[in-house]
Amino acid sequence: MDTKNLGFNSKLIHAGDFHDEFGSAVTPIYQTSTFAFRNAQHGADLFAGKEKGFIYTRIGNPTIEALENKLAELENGCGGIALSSGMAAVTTVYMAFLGQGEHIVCTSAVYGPSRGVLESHFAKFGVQSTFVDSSNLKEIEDAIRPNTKLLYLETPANPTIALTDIKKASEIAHKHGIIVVVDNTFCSPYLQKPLDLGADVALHSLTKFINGHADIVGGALVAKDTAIYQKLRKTMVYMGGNMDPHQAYMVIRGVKTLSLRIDRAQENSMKVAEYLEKHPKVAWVKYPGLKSFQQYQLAKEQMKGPGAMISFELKGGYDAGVTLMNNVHLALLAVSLGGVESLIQHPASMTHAGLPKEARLQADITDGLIRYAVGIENVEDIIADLDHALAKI
Ligand code: LCS
Repeated sequence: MDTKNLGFNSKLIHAGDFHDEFGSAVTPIYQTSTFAFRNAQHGADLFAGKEKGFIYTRIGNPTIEALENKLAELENGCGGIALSSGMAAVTTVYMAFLGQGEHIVCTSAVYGPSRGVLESHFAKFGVQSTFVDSSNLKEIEDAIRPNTKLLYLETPANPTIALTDIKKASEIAHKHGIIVVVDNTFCSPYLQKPLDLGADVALHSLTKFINGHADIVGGALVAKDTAIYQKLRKTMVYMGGNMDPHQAYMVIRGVKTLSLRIDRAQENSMKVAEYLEKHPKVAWVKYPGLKSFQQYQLAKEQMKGPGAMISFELKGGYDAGVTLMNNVHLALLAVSLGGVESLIQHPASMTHAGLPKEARLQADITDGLIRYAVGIENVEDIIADLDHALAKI
Protein backbone atom coordinates (compact mmCIF):
# COMPACT_ATOMS: atom_id res chain seq x y z
CA MET A 1 0.00 0.00 0.00
CA ASP A 2 1.21 3.51 -0.78
CA THR A 3 1.32 5.21 2.62
CA LYS A 4 2.73 8.57 1.45
CA ASN A 5 -0.60 10.40 1.68
CA LEU A 6 -1.76 8.87 4.96
CA GLY A 7 -1.90 10.82 8.21
CA PHE A 8 0.92 10.55 10.77
CA ASN A 9 -0.83 8.01 13.02
CA SER A 10 -1.61 5.76 10.06
CA LYS A 11 2.01 6.01 8.94
CA LEU A 12 3.15 4.93 12.42
CA ILE A 13 1.21 1.71 11.92
CA HIS A 14 1.61 1.01 8.21
CA ALA A 15 4.53 2.90 6.63
CA GLY A 16 7.44 0.65 5.68
CA ASP A 17 5.74 -2.53 6.90
CA PHE A 18 5.65 -5.44 4.57
CA HIS A 19 3.73 -8.68 4.61
CA ASP A 20 5.35 -11.92 3.52
CA GLU A 21 3.87 -14.70 1.39
CA PHE A 22 2.04 -16.07 4.45
CA GLY A 23 0.24 -12.77 4.96
CA SER A 24 1.93 -12.03 8.29
CA ALA A 25 0.18 -9.10 9.98
CA VAL A 26 3.47 -7.65 11.20
CA THR A 27 6.89 -7.38 9.59
CA PRO A 28 8.71 -10.65 10.35
CA ILE A 29 12.20 -10.83 11.90
CA TYR A 30 14.75 -11.92 9.30
CA GLN A 31 17.33 -13.09 11.82
CA THR A 32 20.01 -13.95 9.30
CA SER A 33 23.46 -12.55 8.68
CA THR A 34 23.58 -13.41 4.99
CA PHE A 35 21.35 -14.11 1.96
CA ALA A 36 21.93 -16.84 -0.64
CA PHE A 37 22.02 -15.86 -4.32
CA ARG A 38 19.89 -17.90 -6.75
CA ASN A 39 22.89 -18.26 -9.08
CA ALA A 40 26.08 -16.47 -10.11
CA GLN A 41 24.22 -13.95 -12.28
CA HIS A 42 21.86 -13.05 -9.41
CA GLY A 43 24.84 -12.43 -7.11
CA ALA A 44 26.54 -10.31 -9.77
CA ASP A 45 23.37 -8.28 -10.39
CA LEU A 46 22.88 -7.59 -6.69
CA PHE A 47 26.46 -6.41 -6.27
CA ALA A 48 26.19 -4.26 -9.39
CA GLY A 49 22.94 -2.73 -8.08
CA LYS A 50 21.09 -3.94 -11.21
CA GLU A 51 18.60 -5.87 -9.10
CA LYS A 52 17.13 -4.97 -5.72
CA GLY A 53 17.65 -7.50 -2.95
CA PHE A 54 19.71 -8.41 0.06
CA ILE A 55 23.33 -9.53 0.27
CA TYR A 56 24.50 -9.27 3.88
CA THR A 57 22.80 -7.85 7.00
CA ARG A 58 25.35 -5.11 7.69
CA ILE A 59 24.53 -3.76 4.22
CA GLY A 60 20.79 -4.34 4.39
CA ASN A 61 18.11 -6.65 5.76
CA PRO A 62 14.32 -6.79 5.19
CA THR A 63 13.35 -6.16 8.84
CA ILE A 64 15.84 -3.32 9.23
CA GLU A 65 14.79 -1.83 5.90
CA ALA A 66 11.13 -1.87 6.98
CA LEU A 67 12.05 0.28 9.99
CA GLU A 68 14.25 2.55 7.86
CA ASN A 69 11.43 3.14 5.39
CA LYS A 70 8.98 3.85 8.20
CA LEU A 71 11.31 6.40 9.83
CA ALA A 72 12.02 8.08 6.48
CA GLU A 73 8.29 8.58 5.92
CA LEU A 74 7.70 9.82 9.45
CA GLU A 75 10.44 12.45 9.09
CA ASN A 76 9.47 13.35 5.49
CA GLY A 77 12.95 12.34 4.32
CA CYS A 78 14.22 10.52 1.24
CA GLY A 79 15.95 7.68 3.09
CA GLY A 80 16.49 6.31 6.57
CA ILE A 81 19.37 4.40 8.17
CA ALA A 82 18.94 2.37 11.36
CA LEU A 83 21.96 1.95 13.62
CA SER A 84 22.98 0.05 16.72
CA SER A 85 22.69 3.08 19.02
CA GLY A 86 22.09 6.81 19.03
CA MET A 87 25.85 7.29 19.41
CA ALA A 88 26.46 5.13 16.32
CA ALA A 89 24.21 7.57 14.46
CA VAL A 90 26.15 10.56 15.86
CA THR A 91 29.60 9.17 15.00
CA THR A 92 28.42 8.07 11.53
CA VAL A 93 27.32 11.63 10.75
CA TYR A 94 30.62 13.06 11.98
CA MET A 95 32.60 10.44 10.06
CA ALA A 96 30.62 11.07 6.85
CA PHE A 97 30.96 14.85 6.76
CA LEU A 98 34.13 15.81 8.65
CA GLY A 99 37.70 15.34 7.46
CA GLN A 100 41.13 16.41 8.57
CA GLY A 101 41.38 20.18 8.98
CA GLU A 102 37.61 20.63 8.75
CA HIS A 103 35.37 22.26 11.33
CA ILE A 104 32.05 21.64 13.05
CA VAL A 105 29.82 24.10 14.94
CA CYS A 106 27.86 22.27 17.62
CA THR A 107 25.28 23.16 20.30
CA SER A 108 27.26 23.32 23.58
CA ALA A 109 24.54 21.66 25.69
CA VAL A 110 24.25 18.52 23.54
CA TYR A 111 24.09 15.04 25.05
CA GLY A 112 27.56 14.70 26.68
CA PRO A 113 29.08 11.98 24.45
CA SER A 114 27.97 13.76 21.24
CA ARG A 115 30.34 16.54 22.31
CA GLY A 116 32.87 14.31 24.06
CA VAL A 117 33.62 12.19 20.99
CA LEU A 118 34.51 15.34 19.02
CA GLU A 119 36.87 16.54 21.74
CA SER A 120 38.48 13.16 22.40
CA HIS A 121 38.45 11.18 19.15
CA PHE A 122 37.73 13.43 16.17
CA ALA A 123 40.22 16.01 17.48
CA LYS A 124 42.90 13.29 17.14
CA PHE A 125 42.22 13.23 13.37
CA GLY A 126 42.49 17.01 13.08
CA VAL A 127 38.78 17.87 13.19
CA GLN A 128 38.15 21.27 14.80
CA SER A 129 35.04 21.91 16.92
CA THR A 130 33.38 25.06 18.25
CA PHE A 131 30.61 24.72 20.83
CA VAL A 132 28.06 27.52 20.94
CA ASP A 133 24.84 28.44 22.66
CA SER A 134 22.85 27.76 19.49
CA SER A 135 19.73 29.43 21.00
CA ASN A 136 21.64 32.56 20.09
CA LEU A 137 21.83 32.62 16.27
CA LYS A 138 24.59 35.21 16.31
CA GLU A 139 26.84 32.75 18.14
CA ILE A 140 26.31 30.27 15.29
CA GLU A 141 27.05 32.84 12.61
CA ASP A 142 30.16 34.12 14.42
CA ALA A 143 31.54 30.58 14.83
CA ILE A 144 31.39 29.72 11.11
CA ARG A 145 34.79 29.50 9.39
CA PRO A 146 35.72 28.90 5.74
CA ASN A 147 36.38 25.22 6.61
CA THR A 148 33.08 24.65 8.50
CA LYS A 149 31.28 21.62 7.05
CA LEU A 150 28.68 20.72 9.66
CA LEU A 151 26.24 22.48 11.99
CA TYR A 152 25.10 20.02 14.65
CA LEU A 153 22.07 21.06 16.70
CA GLU A 154 20.20 19.41 19.53
CA THR A 155 16.81 20.97 20.28
CA PRO A 156 15.48 20.74 22.93
CA ALA A 157 18.93 20.21 24.40
CA ASN A 158 19.80 17.66 27.08
CA PRO A 159 19.32 18.51 30.02
CA THR A 160 18.89 22.29 29.78
CA ILE A 161 15.78 22.16 27.49
CA ALA A 162 17.22 25.13 25.55
CA LEU A 163 15.72 25.40 22.05
CA THR A 164 17.38 26.35 18.76
CA ASP A 165 15.42 27.94 15.91
CA ILE A 166 15.96 25.20 13.29
CA LYS A 167 14.64 27.24 10.37
CA LYS A 168 16.79 30.31 10.98
CA ALA A 169 19.88 28.31 11.95
CA SER A 170 19.55 26.25 8.73
CA GLU A 171 19.25 29.41 6.63
CA ILE A 172 22.49 30.73 8.13
CA ALA A 173 24.31 27.42 7.57
CA HIS A 174 23.07 26.98 4.01
CA LYS A 175 24.32 30.44 3.02
CA HIS A 176 27.79 28.97 3.70
CA GLY A 177 27.13 25.54 2.12
CA ILE A 178 27.12 23.84 5.54
CA ILE A 179 25.14 20.65 6.21
CA VAL A 180 22.69 20.87 9.13
CA VAL A 181 22.03 17.91 11.43
CA VAL A 182 19.36 18.05 14.15
CA ASP A 183 19.23 15.56 17.01
CA ASN A 184 15.45 15.15 17.23
CA THR A 185 15.51 12.62 20.08
CA PHE A 186 13.63 14.75 22.65
CA CYS A 187 10.72 15.44 20.28
CA SER A 188 10.49 12.53 17.82
CA PRO A 189 8.92 13.28 14.42
CA TYR A 190 5.52 13.41 16.12
CA LEU A 191 6.39 16.77 17.71
CA GLN A 192 9.07 18.22 15.43
CA LYS A 193 10.11 17.71 11.82
CA PRO A 194 13.61 19.14 11.35
CA LEU A 195 13.74 18.35 7.61
CA ASP A 196 10.53 20.34 6.98
CA LEU A 197 12.14 23.22 8.89
CA GLY A 198 15.23 23.21 6.65
CA ALA A 199 17.68 20.74 8.22
CA ASP A 200 19.47 18.15 6.03
CA VAL A 201 19.59 15.24 8.48
CA ALA A 202 17.35 14.25 11.40
CA LEU A 203 19.10 12.11 14.00
CA HIS A 204 17.60 9.92 16.72
CA SER A 205 18.44 7.87 19.70
CA LEU A 206 15.64 5.34 19.06
CA THR A 207 16.31 4.17 22.62
CA LYS A 208 14.01 6.99 23.77
CA PHE A 209 10.50 7.96 22.60
CA ILE A 210 10.53 6.14 19.26
CA ASN A 211 11.00 2.67 20.75
CA GLY A 212 9.44 3.94 23.96
CA HIS A 213 9.69 0.90 26.23
CA ALA A 214 13.20 1.13 27.73
CA ASP A 215 14.12 -2.29 26.36
CA ILE A 216 16.24 -1.49 23.29
CA VAL A 217 19.19 0.73 22.41
CA GLY A 218 19.13 2.01 18.84
CA GLY A 219 19.74 4.99 16.58
CA ALA A 220 18.66 6.41 13.25
CA LEU A 221 19.50 8.96 10.59
CA VAL A 222 17.03 10.32 8.05
CA ALA A 223 18.35 12.37 5.14
CA LYS A 224 16.54 14.98 3.13
CA ASP A 225 18.25 14.30 -0.19
CA THR A 226 19.70 11.29 -1.96
CA ALA A 227 23.33 12.45 -2.11
CA ILE A 228 23.45 12.92 1.67
CA TYR A 229 21.59 9.65 2.23
CA GLN A 230 24.07 7.71 0.09
CA LYS A 231 27.05 9.22 1.84
CA LEU A 232 25.61 8.30 5.24
CA ARG A 233 24.68 4.78 4.14
CA LYS A 234 28.15 4.10 2.78
CA THR A 235 29.72 5.37 6.02
CA MET A 236 27.43 3.18 8.14
CA VAL A 237 28.26 0.10 6.04
CA TYR A 238 32.01 0.79 6.31
CA MET A 239 31.98 1.63 10.02
CA GLY A 240 29.67 -1.26 10.88
CA GLY A 241 27.23 0.54 13.16
CA ASN A 242 24.26 -1.34 11.72
CA MET A 243 21.19 -2.32 13.66
CA ASP A 244 20.31 -5.95 14.32
CA PRO A 245 17.08 -7.44 12.83
CA HIS A 246 15.61 -8.31 16.23
CA GLN A 247 16.32 -4.79 17.47
CA ALA A 248 14.56 -3.41 14.36
CA TYR A 249 11.52 -5.60 15.02
CA MET A 250 11.30 -4.26 18.59
CA VAL A 251 11.49 -0.65 17.41
CA ILE A 252 8.83 -1.26 14.72
CA ARG A 253 6.61 -2.67 17.47
CA GLY A 254 7.32 0.23 19.83
CA VAL A 255 6.94 3.11 17.39
CA LYS A 256 3.36 2.15 16.48
CA THR A 257 2.10 3.73 19.72
CA LEU A 258 4.38 6.80 19.57
CA SER A 259 1.63 9.41 19.34
CA LEU A 260 -0.57 7.74 22.00
CA ARG A 261 2.36 7.55 24.42
CA ILE A 262 3.54 11.10 23.78
CA ASP A 263 0.01 12.51 24.07
CA ARG A 264 -0.36 10.95 27.53
CA ALA A 265 3.18 11.77 28.70
CA GLN A 266 2.73 15.36 27.55
CA GLU A 267 -0.61 15.75 29.29
CA ASN A 268 1.04 14.43 32.47
CA SER A 269 4.08 16.68 31.99
CA MET A 270 2.01 19.86 31.82
CA LYS A 271 0.34 19.02 35.14
CA VAL A 272 3.62 18.02 36.78
CA ALA A 273 5.32 21.23 35.54
CA GLU A 274 2.44 23.38 36.85
CA TYR A 275 2.59 21.56 40.20
CA LEU A 276 6.36 22.04 40.48
CA GLU A 277 6.20 25.71 39.49
CA LYS A 278 3.95 26.42 42.50
CA HIS A 279 6.00 24.37 44.96
CA PRO A 280 7.84 26.50 47.58
CA LYS A 281 10.96 24.29 47.50
CA VAL A 282 11.39 24.68 43.73
CA ALA A 283 13.34 27.70 42.45
CA TRP A 284 12.36 27.39 38.78
CA VAL A 285 10.96 24.94 36.23
CA LYS A 286 11.93 24.63 32.57
CA TYR A 287 9.22 23.08 30.41
CA PRO A 288 8.35 24.35 26.91
CA GLY A 289 4.61 24.18 27.73
CA LEU A 290 4.83 26.74 30.56
CA LYS A 291 4.16 30.39 29.74
CA SER A 292 7.20 31.21 31.90
CA PHE A 293 9.47 29.20 29.53
CA GLN A 294 11.94 31.64 27.96
CA GLN A 295 11.43 30.30 24.44
CA TYR A 296 7.69 29.61 24.75
CA GLN A 297 6.95 31.30 21.41
CA LEU A 298 9.64 29.35 19.51
CA ALA A 299 8.36 26.10 21.07
CA LYS A 300 4.87 26.90 19.75
CA GLU A 301 6.24 27.64 16.29
CA GLN A 302 8.52 24.65 15.68
CA MET A 303 7.13 21.95 17.99
CA LYS A 304 3.67 20.41 17.81
CA GLY A 305 3.73 19.99 21.60
CA PRO A 306 6.03 20.67 24.55
CA GLY A 307 7.23 17.07 25.04
CA ALA A 308 7.75 15.11 28.23
CA MET A 309 11.07 16.32 29.64
CA ILE A 310 11.13 18.72 32.58
CA SER A 311 14.13 20.32 34.28
CA PHE A 312 13.75 22.05 37.63
CA GLU A 313 15.98 23.56 40.27
CA LEU A 314 15.62 22.84 43.97
CA LYS A 315 16.22 25.80 46.30
CA GLY A 316 18.08 23.49 48.69
CA GLY A 317 20.89 22.71 46.19
CA TYR A 318 22.92 19.50 46.20
CA ASP A 319 21.63 18.04 49.50
CA ALA A 320 18.03 18.68 48.52
CA GLY A 321 18.68 16.84 45.25
CA VAL A 322 20.07 13.80 47.08
CA THR A 323 17.12 13.80 49.52
CA LEU A 324 14.65 13.95 46.64
CA MET A 325 16.38 11.04 44.92
CA ASN A 326 16.24 8.94 48.07
CA ASN A 327 12.55 9.53 48.66
CA VAL A 328 10.82 9.05 45.31
CA HIS A 329 9.27 5.61 44.97
CA LEU A 330 7.24 5.62 41.74
CA ALA A 331 9.82 7.30 39.49
CA LEU A 332 12.89 5.17 38.84
CA LEU A 333 16.27 6.75 39.60
CA ALA A 334 17.69 6.25 36.16
CA VAL A 335 19.25 7.93 33.15
CA SER A 336 17.60 7.75 29.71
CA LEU A 337 14.14 9.07 28.88
CA GLY A 338 11.18 8.58 26.59
CA GLY A 339 9.93 5.29 28.04
CA VAL A 340 6.48 4.61 29.49
CA GLU A 341 7.86 4.76 33.04
CA SER A 342 8.78 8.02 34.79
CA LEU A 343 12.53 8.44 35.37
CA ILE A 344 14.22 10.98 37.59
CA GLN A 345 17.87 11.91 37.91
CA HIS A 346 20.05 14.46 39.71
CA PRO A 347 22.93 15.34 37.35
CA ALA A 348 25.19 16.84 40.09
CA SER A 349 25.27 13.59 42.10
CA MET A 350 24.77 11.19 39.16
CA THR A 351 25.51 11.72 35.43
CA HIS A 352 27.72 14.80 35.89
CA ALA A 353 29.24 13.93 39.31
CA GLY A 354 32.60 13.23 37.62
CA LEU A 355 32.87 16.78 36.24
CA PRO A 356 34.66 19.45 38.28
CA LYS A 357 32.06 21.76 39.81
CA GLU A 358 33.19 24.74 37.72
CA ALA A 359 32.80 22.87 34.43
CA ARG A 360 29.42 21.60 35.58
CA LEU A 361 28.18 25.09 36.40
CA GLN A 362 29.52 26.41 33.10
CA ALA A 363 27.23 23.93 31.35
CA ASP A 364 24.29 25.15 33.51
CA ILE A 365 24.26 21.89 35.49
CA THR A 366 23.59 23.48 38.87
CA ASP A 367 23.67 21.63 42.23
CA GLY A 368 19.90 21.52 42.65
CA LEU A 369 19.06 20.67 39.02
CA ILE A 370 16.71 17.72 38.56
CA ARG A 371 15.79 16.13 35.25
CA TYR A 372 12.42 14.40 35.14
CA ALA A 373 11.38 12.22 32.19
CA VAL A 374 7.61 11.99 32.61
CA GLY A 375 5.99 8.62 31.92
CA ILE A 376 2.43 7.58 31.19
CA GLU A 377 1.37 6.53 34.71
CA ASN A 378 -1.64 8.23 36.37
CA VAL A 379 -0.55 11.82 36.87
CA GLU A 380 -2.01 11.88 40.42
CA ASP A 381 0.46 9.12 41.34
CA ILE A 382 3.41 10.97 39.78
CA ILE A 383 2.54 14.17 41.67
CA ALA A 384 1.88 12.32 44.96
CA ASP A 385 5.30 10.67 44.62
CA LEU A 386 7.02 14.05 44.10
CA ASP A 387 4.95 15.67 46.84
CA HIS A 388 5.99 13.02 49.33
CA ALA A 389 9.67 13.27 48.38
CA LEU A 390 9.73 17.10 48.32
CA ALA A 391 8.23 17.12 51.85
CA LYS A 392 11.34 15.24 53.10
CA ILE A 393 13.66 18.08 52.04
N1 LCS B 1 21.07 12.06 21.66
C1 LCS B 1 20.37 12.38 22.78
C2 LCS B 1 19.60 13.66 22.81
C3 LCS B 1 20.40 11.54 23.88
O1 LCS B 1 19.70 11.88 24.97
C4 LCS B 1 21.15 10.34 23.82
C5 LCS B 1 21.24 9.41 24.98
C6 LCS B 1 21.87 10.05 22.64
C7 LCS B 1 21.79 10.93 21.58
C8 LCS B 1 22.69 8.79 22.48
O2 LCS B 1 21.84 7.72 22.26
P1 LCS B 1 22.15 6.20 22.68
O3 LCS B 1 23.44 5.83 22.06
O4 LCS B 1 22.21 6.17 24.18
O5 LCS B 1 20.99 5.47 22.11
N2 LCS B 1 20.78 9.97 26.16
C9 LCS B 1 20.88 9.45 27.38
C10 LCS B 1 20.49 10.11 28.53
O6 LCS B 1 20.00 11.24 28.59
N3 LCS B 1 20.72 9.36 29.58
O7 LCS B 1 21.27 8.16 29.20
C11 LCS B 1 21.42 8.15 27.77
